Amino acid sequence: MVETTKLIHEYLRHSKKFPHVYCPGCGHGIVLGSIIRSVHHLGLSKDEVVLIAGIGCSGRMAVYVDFNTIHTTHGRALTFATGVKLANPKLKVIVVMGDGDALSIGGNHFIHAARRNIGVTALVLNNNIYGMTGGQSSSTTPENSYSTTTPYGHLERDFDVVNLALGCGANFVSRTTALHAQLMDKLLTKAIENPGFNVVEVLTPCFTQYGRKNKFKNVVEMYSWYRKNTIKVEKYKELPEEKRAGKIPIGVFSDKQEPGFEEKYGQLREKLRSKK
Ligand SMILES: Cc1ncc(C[n+]2csc(CCOP(=O)(O)OP(=O)(O)O)c2C)c(N)n1
Ligand code: SF4
Repeated sequence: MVETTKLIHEYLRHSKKFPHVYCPGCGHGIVLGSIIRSVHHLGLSKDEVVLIAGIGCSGRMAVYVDFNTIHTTHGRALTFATGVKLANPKLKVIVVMGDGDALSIGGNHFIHAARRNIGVTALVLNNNIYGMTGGQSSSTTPENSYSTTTPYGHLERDFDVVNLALGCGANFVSRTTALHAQLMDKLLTKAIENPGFNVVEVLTPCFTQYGRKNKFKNVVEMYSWYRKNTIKVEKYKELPEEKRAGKIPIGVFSDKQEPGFEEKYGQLREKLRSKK
């Protein structure tokens, strides 16, 4: 993979939209680099790629990259992506969403886009919190952790994004962290190419809104936490049940190549046209 710095001038709206809004140490910038490296590695032209994002710190990516972009309503990125993919199935559609965007307000769209197997890459930046709006709890805020809206500890259980996507039948389901950038590049490269609905969950630190409320001293500690608490999914599967607790598996959980909804829709359209 090529050094990201060399690609900035090619892929970012560097003269218009910077400086960026990200806090020091925020993992979102690492994801931005990975998207650019993956597109570059695949040899796609900027015109072939559409990046669609909702609102949130994660949503700012649609402003920074020089692809076809839509910075759309919070929680509705997948609906816009569905329309784009159906209108022009040749486009590579990457949808960037925060956990609030993808799974809280956008949860219904997420499960149905996965069930329908629409051909897009759904990148879920899971920082356990609503970052941009001040650190309210989301549907991935862990039980008993602290947020602006749960100052005495969160009573609800959180979604497991990978299990949710598997349950909805998504083709490709994977997880990495902002620390594991090389794995992220591999997963994204694969997801962009694969047919159907492809999920890449990235666990990414938000020290500003989540870390400091949850006893992390600084953002480096959050990256160390990922190192200590993640394990490759292949190794995780070999562990006895009692040793799995507290360990987060990363890697590929599903790798199917079933045709995307847009492909089946196109075939049906051709069939009906030929009957006329
Ligand atoms: C329909 C709608 N509801 C609520 C908001 C307010 N809002 C903007 S960003 C945001 C939270 C973003 O959190 P997340 O999606 O997790 O992304 P992050 O900022 O953490 O990257 C909310 C609630 C909005 N803009 N539109
Ligand atoms: S508030 Fe959190 S998610 Fe938003 S830029 Fe800062 S660290 Fe990143």
